[in-house]
Amino acid sequence: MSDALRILFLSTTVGPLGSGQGGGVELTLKNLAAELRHRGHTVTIAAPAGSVLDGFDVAQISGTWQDTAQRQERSDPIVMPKGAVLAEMWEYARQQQPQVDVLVNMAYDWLPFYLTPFFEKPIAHFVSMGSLTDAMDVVIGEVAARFPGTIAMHTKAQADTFPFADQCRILSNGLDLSEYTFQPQPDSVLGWVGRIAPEKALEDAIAASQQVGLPLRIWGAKTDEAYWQSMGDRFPDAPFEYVGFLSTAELQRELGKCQGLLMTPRWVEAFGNVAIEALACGVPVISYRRGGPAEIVQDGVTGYLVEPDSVDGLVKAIARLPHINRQTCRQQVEALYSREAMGDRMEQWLWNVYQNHRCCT
Ligand code: HBI
Repeated sequence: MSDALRILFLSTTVGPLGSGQGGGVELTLKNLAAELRHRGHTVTIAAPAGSVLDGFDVAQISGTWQDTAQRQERSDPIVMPKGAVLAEMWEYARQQQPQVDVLVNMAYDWLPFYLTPFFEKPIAHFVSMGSLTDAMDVVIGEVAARFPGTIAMHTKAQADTFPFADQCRILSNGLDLSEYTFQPQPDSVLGWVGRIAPEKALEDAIAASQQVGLPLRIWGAKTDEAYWQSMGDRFPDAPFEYVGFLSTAELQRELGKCQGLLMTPRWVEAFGNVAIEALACGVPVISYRRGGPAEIVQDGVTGYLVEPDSVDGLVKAIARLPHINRQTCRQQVEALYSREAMGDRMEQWLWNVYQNHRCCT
């Protein structure tokens, strides 16, 4: 048996790679694909048409994007839009099987899980969000039971939102730290990074920055224009500024100037890539004690964990930012969240999925 795997990544279906629509999955997929190829594995990627990923010629799959799962209600039925890119993507995957050892599903959608038993090659499912709908819980749970070890998540907090938490492999996440520059001296600004959408509760960060009198700089994709407009209506005098959706190189340069990053998730953030991006630049993170960031931030050491939904808690933590050593923030990421550390976890998982499939199904 060769000591390298032929790996096919199937990307998120809510938009092309590089558009920001895919949120954290875009950054995760980019880092995993680069690191696994660096280790000698053959890596191919399929993603919605219009996708761009430096260093990879992505198989462009045409079709209608999926509606984002966060907008669905728990009891919503599965929706397959006419001409779904999801269906096209998995027909492509089916055809690629002779040239592949293991498929990696990065999409939070019903079809890849349902199709798993129909594929001869193993599918490793990297689940990117917590529990959102009953239909997804059921189909992921069925794969977790029938194909043990093939469901991975970022954090325990994310896995704990599912009934089959103990069957999930926890991989955390990782970054290419050479892309992030440590900045010892911040400006008098706060930062907020993420898809600008209700589940990210930007309003709390704006309210806190207004109370402390520090400007709030905002980066990320505006995936909900009405929600963004409501920020201006609710906080006409607050010192906040939308800077835009930047590349990693530009974002880390700007983010590194912040006194602190505010994370205000209303939902269970599966991981919170922006937390480790900020720490990598030496920026302490203040986050609600909820979801992935609560497993990343070392309270009082690399930032502060705050009572969920408490703007007052954010304000108190901001006042204590000068007590955090910015070098310690960088050191934590180097120890736990480097591309190599994540590559080890990911490579081990894929070998396990591959070997278990060959012997036991
Ligand atoms: N919604 N239906 C669907 N499918 C996805 O793959 C998906 C999503 N919403 C958000 C999303 N992926 C990613 O942006 C997050 O998982 C990071």
